[in-house]
Amino acid sequence: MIPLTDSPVTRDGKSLILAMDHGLEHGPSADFSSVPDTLDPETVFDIATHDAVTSLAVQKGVAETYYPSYDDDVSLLAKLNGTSNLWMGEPYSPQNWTVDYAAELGADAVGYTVYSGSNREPEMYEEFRDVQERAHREYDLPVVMWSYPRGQGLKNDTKESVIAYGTRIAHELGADIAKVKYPGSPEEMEWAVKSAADTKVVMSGGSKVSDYDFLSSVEAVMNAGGSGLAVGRNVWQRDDPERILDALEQVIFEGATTDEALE
Ligand code: FBP
Repeated sequence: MIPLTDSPVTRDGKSLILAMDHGLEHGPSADFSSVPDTLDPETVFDIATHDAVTSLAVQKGVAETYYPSYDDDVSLLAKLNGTSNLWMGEPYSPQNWTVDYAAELGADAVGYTVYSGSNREPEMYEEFRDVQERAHREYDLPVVMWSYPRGQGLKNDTKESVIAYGTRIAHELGADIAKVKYPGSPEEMEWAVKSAADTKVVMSGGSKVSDYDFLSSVEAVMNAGGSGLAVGRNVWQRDDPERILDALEQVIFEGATTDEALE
């Protein structure tokens, strides 16, 4: 494990990862058409300069082109694998850039999706193994696992036991941070956090909901011992991303309630 108290991708041991890899994962029509300005990655890099954001997760092409202009103000989380929505096979996410190249571009952490339960789980575990060992041994880079149990045999990927299984897998495979979907209740989240032992657990944002509902789920995660959030649409699809980031800063880093943060 990499100690995360003083890491460039955490603040007081907590994280607010802004994710913008949706052009690859979902396609531009799905997530950017309601907010066409975000098709220009600079729009999201500008949002990521907010103090609340501890790192920005992007794919290689975006990092190569835009990160050099933002490296003083933004911490880079290199999302090393990713798949398109056009792929119709069992869940699998190929590696698109190496740890070495991410380090060369100035990455402060690396991220990797693992679909446990897929028929292609063995391949993904092997690929994750190489990434995790190289990131830790050669570069001291924290590793964030997007831990999404998913595949033919899994009917419900947000069930309590499945989410806790996901955080535990992240821990046992050596991730420093596990990013998981919200299992539905604070008690279930608490179990997922306990199952992760000393791997930190952050909640995945999901599709856009109201300010109140979104902040309440983040508050529940923090109360359950979670370490923050990795979010995309619920920030940059809003008319005023800065406002929601101000509120998130209070809930995640200052222990405010949703009502206090929205005052
Ligand atoms: P959101 O907060 O917008 O859900 O983004 C988080 C994220 O993990 C992105 O990094 C990724 O593109 C997307 O969700 C993948 O979601 P899914 O696999 O459920 O389509």
